[in-house]
This record gives sequence, C-alpha cells and structure tokens, in this order.
Amino acid sequence: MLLIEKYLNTTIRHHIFKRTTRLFTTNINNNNKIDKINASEINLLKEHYFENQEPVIIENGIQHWPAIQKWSDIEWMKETYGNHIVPVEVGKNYVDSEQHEIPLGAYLDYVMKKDTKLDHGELPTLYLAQYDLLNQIQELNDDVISPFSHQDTNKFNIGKIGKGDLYSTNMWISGANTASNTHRDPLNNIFCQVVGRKYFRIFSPENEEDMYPNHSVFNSNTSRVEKVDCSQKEFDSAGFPNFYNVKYKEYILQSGDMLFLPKYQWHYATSETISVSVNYWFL
Ligand SMILES: O=C(O)CCC(=O)C(=O)O
Repeated sequence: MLLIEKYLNTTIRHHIFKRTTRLFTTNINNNNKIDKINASEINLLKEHYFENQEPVIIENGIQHWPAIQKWSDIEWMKETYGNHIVPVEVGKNYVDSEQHEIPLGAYLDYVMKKDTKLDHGELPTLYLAQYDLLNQIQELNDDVISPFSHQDTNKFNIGKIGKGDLYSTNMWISGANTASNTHRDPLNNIFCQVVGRKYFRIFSPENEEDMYPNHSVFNSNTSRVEKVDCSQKEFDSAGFPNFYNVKYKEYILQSGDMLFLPKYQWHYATSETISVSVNYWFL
C-alpha cells in the first residue's frame, strides 16, 4: 500500500476505458448462458459463431499454455518481474480515472491485498488494463501460445479467421471485484482467461438502440448505464427506462477458458477473483 501511494504521485496520462467497482453476483441464469464448445469443435467457431457474429466460450481452449500454471503464482510473478514499470488505471470511472506508471511488483501487491478480506473497501480501484505486457516482458510472451499461431498444430489453434488481421494483444491484471463499464469495441476479440475467474455479460445486438451511449464522440463506445442490475423503477428514475428489457448472455470464464466476443457487441466484465487475462483483437 505504501508503495502504491508513493507511485500514485506520478504523471497523469490519458485513459482508455471507463471502469468502476460494483458488487457482482455469481448467479447465472441457465437460459442466458453464452454457448459453449470444446477445443475439438474449433471448426464451429469459424463456421458458425464467427460467421454469425455470435459469442461462444471455448472451454479449456488455452489449458495447454505454460502460463496457466506459472502465472497462477502471483507472488512468483512479483518476485521475477516486479521491477518492470507498467501503466495502471486509477479511479472508479472515466471521469476520475487517471493513468499512473508504477512497478509491476507494487501493483501485484495491491492485487493480492484486494483479493483478501484485508481490503475493507478502502483501497482505490486500480487496474492494469489493455496493456501489451507480453511485448514488454519477452519471458511472459514465451508462456503463451497465440491461438492464431500456425505452428500450434497439435493443440487448439484458430489459424486464419476473418481477414486474418491481428490488431493487438493485451494483458489485463486485476484484483477481485474490478469491473469494466459497459462498452463496445470495433474489433473481434478472443479473450483468454489465464488466472482466476471473470464474469462476462454480453448484450444482444438487437437492443442496440437501448444501450444509452455517452453523448461525447470520445466516449460514445461506452454506456451511461453504470448500475446494470436494477428494477424497472430504478431504471426509470435513472433515466434509462429501456435498459430493463435489454437481453443479454453471460458466463463466468474459468482459468483455461477462451471467449469469442464479436465486434461492436456491448459488454462488460467483472473479475470475481484475482484475474489475469490475455486478449487478441482482430478483424
Ligand atoms: O476484462 C475486462 O475488464 C474488460 C475486457 C473487455 O472489455 C474486452 O476485452 O473488450
């Protein structure tokens, strides 16, 4: 905590995503579950889900990554790579959110504390989000096997999909109960859950009109609805009456799972535990 406080007094940079801390529930309604396939059915990802732009979970799709075992030891990660300086988002939402550069070790200390009952809600909301740590730390890159790699013939491999343009690879490291706000991205996403559990809610494209995007051009990819699990009355008084009926699918990714999230679909994610993920954006 002391280290975090020390390093929070550094340069402010532009943030990309809104986020907030919200109380999450693990109650998943079976009727709402995102479809699930296993790695041997990978052809369905291309032939059905990508073609129809429908989300799908590939259960255990990255179970063969060395990262699954190695990164689960956060203390080891801290000891080994703790001196690297990384950008961390600080703040509950985009209005307060700032980006600070701190040592990875200080951030991982925070993450471990956030995961215990030692955090009585006093800790600020920090998030190492959407950052290409794999490019910064080559050894970490060696622990993952890109699902787009053509060398990975024996294991799960997507190979060429869509236009075959991989736009970026990012890491997401968060403490328990860290959430992204509801937003959408212009790229297809393969989201890989390496450590811990992460809840995803993906809103139906047919309710596009009822997502209440921000008015400013810069934030128009982010919804103004921050509290999503409300009664009709609460949505009415918050000025988002139609949100109550918006359809969605949901799932809790476990370590080893992979999610295909089609471009432009509104969604948010919440870490249920310490969480480390890698995602690939592509067209
Ligand atoms: O994991 C998160 O917090 C958000 C991930 C996300 O929104 C994305 O990959 O598009």
